[in-house]
Amino acid sequence: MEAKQSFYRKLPKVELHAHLNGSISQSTIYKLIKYHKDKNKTDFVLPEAWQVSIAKGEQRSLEDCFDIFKLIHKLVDDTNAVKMVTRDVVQEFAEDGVRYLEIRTTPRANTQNGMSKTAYIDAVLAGVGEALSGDSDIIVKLLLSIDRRQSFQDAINTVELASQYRDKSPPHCSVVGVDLSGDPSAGDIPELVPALTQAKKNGLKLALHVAEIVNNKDTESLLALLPDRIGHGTYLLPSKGGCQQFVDMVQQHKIPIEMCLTSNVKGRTVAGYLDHHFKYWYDANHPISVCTDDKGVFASDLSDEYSIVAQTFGLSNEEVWTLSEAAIDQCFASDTTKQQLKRIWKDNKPCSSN
Ligand code: 6MZ
Repeated sequence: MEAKQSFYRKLPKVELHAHLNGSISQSTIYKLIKYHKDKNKTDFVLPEAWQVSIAKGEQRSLEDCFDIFKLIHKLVDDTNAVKMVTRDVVQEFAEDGVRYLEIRTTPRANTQNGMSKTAYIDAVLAGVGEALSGDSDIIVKLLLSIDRRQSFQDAINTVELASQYRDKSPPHCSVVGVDLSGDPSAGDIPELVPALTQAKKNGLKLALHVAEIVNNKDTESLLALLPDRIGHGTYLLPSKGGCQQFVDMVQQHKIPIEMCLTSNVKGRTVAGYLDHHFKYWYDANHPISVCTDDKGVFASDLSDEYSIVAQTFGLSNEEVWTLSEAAIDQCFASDTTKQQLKRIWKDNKPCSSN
């Protein structure tokens, strides 16, 4: 059993769907609580660490999950905190065997301490830099998130920031695209579509949360943008309340889907692991990647997720290896970086991975 678990840790992995503030480990949450206690001037009640993570076996509604993010955002409210959590999150992914990480985050301003959205992004990039200056062997890229609740003006501002930062990214971490996320039951998608269209025109990659809950109108509008990747895609299938037209479109354009199993189970958007849509798309040989979504909130790292996929759907080590390697082609990275990653996978392949 231990050898089995070490297989998933040693497995080189690609993480394509990780929200920064959802990925904060319990140990970093303790550091944040101490940081606020030391500052001695919080205007909110500090949460307990257990309040911002859903333990093994527990489940909540998706609505409750979004309340957890509000608590975390209060803890990560200045540039020191943003830099610290970014450094820790990147180091933890590296320690878990992740060799390529795309982290996504919603730029946030805080008028109380003067943090602007650009200061927020700079702090994220500085945090990545700190993590990489240690011995973390990982390539990191950044996506800027648009929250579904935001206005067109906020969304277009994020697109402009992403374009500016893409052009002046530091060598250690480039901004490669835009994510659309946030509470799937909220927001006005038709208002945001022109901003997403502009992002595409600017040459940014689009990773959009699509069909995390049933909402075929939004799904139709978002698929029409032909995103570069889909987050979740839980309710695309007709059997789940989506429709065949969605499935045909996603298959025809081979749009990769980021699968976040524990997030969907703990947030109760799927009934259980066995009911997860992973199986449909895996059997259809569609491009998919295994992802954590929010490794802190859902208390599950990427090795755990691969292990769960293998156990639930009976994948051999060889098949798990192939699944992890296939995610390289779905990265928002240059062909040179993809070749470099493929060499890492080749060099680390066990003689017999079963
Ligand atoms: C949709 C999610 C999400 O941006 O502050 N986020 N959006 N569905 C999910 N499934 C559970 N999990 C996280 O990270 C936290 C933000 O990521 C989005 C939400 O907008 C949340 O506020 P950042 O780094």
